[in-house]
Amino acid sequence: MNIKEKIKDLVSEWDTEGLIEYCKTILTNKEATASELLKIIGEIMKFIGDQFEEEEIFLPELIGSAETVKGAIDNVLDPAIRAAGEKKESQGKVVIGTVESDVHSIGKDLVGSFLFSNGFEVYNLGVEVTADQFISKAEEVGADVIGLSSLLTMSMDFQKEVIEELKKRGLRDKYKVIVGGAPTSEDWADQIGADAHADDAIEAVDKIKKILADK
Ligand code: B1M
Repeated sequence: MNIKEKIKDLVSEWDTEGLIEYCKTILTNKEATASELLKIIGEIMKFIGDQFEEEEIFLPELIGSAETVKGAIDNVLDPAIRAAGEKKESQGKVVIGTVESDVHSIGKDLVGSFLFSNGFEVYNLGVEVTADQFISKAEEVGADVIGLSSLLTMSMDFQKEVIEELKKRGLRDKYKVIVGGAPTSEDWADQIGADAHADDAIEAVDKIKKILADK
């Protein structure tokens, strides 16, 4: 059984302890890096999401899988990436979170972990983050970029609200803003006046590097 199949089984069985131990073993034996495991886990969550949409699994199974993945990310993969990135020179400061009314965390956490492994200082504010919380944190830490994640059509407007609030406070030009999450698009980013949009975690890193280089 290959790594992806084994992880898929553990996630489907909601075996958090099993997944944590398996990830530790893979890292210890250097069979894959933490970034590679995160990428695999992202693909598996997409697969599980498709099963949910096709009504092959239901909400409790979805929550169980998401919690299992979160356990491995929080306990093993994120710390491993942080340890590996400790000595890197900072590429910039990014305040990231999922916008108000939205509790989806997995994709945003992947983006945060990939940014961290690429040398960014990441301030992950979690989920249901208000415009004021994003801006206050950005001001406090002297951020370069504010990253707004939204997985719900109904929460997308809160991405716009953050940009409007930056304008109201006369701070719009101080920060680059990147938006992401399944219902968002380049068009949406243009419409609300964001500086960039990314489809996935790898693109988010590339786009942030680009907007900071153009600054
Ligand atoms: Co929810 N959910 N959910 N859910 N959920 C979706 C998003 C949905 C598409 C499923 C569906 O019905 N088809 C749908 C939204 C429909 C819509 O509005 N368009 C939906 C719904 C409706 C809901 C609830 C309302 C369900 C209910 O209660 N009836 C509820 C909402 C609660 C709330 O937020 N207020 C809800 C709840 C949940 C769970 C709690 C069970 C769980 C989240 C657990 C958690 O995150 N801790 C959950 C999950 C897991 C999903 C799906 C199945 C998977 C999301 C995920 O983790 N994907 C999702 C369906 C799907 O996506 N197919 C669904 C894997 C992850 C790696 O990908 O998050 O897309 P993703 O992130 C990617 C990119 O989008 C991008 O990069 C990431 C990595 O490559 N990206 C960024 C994300 N953020 C970015 C930020 C960036 C750049 C790129 O820059 C800042």
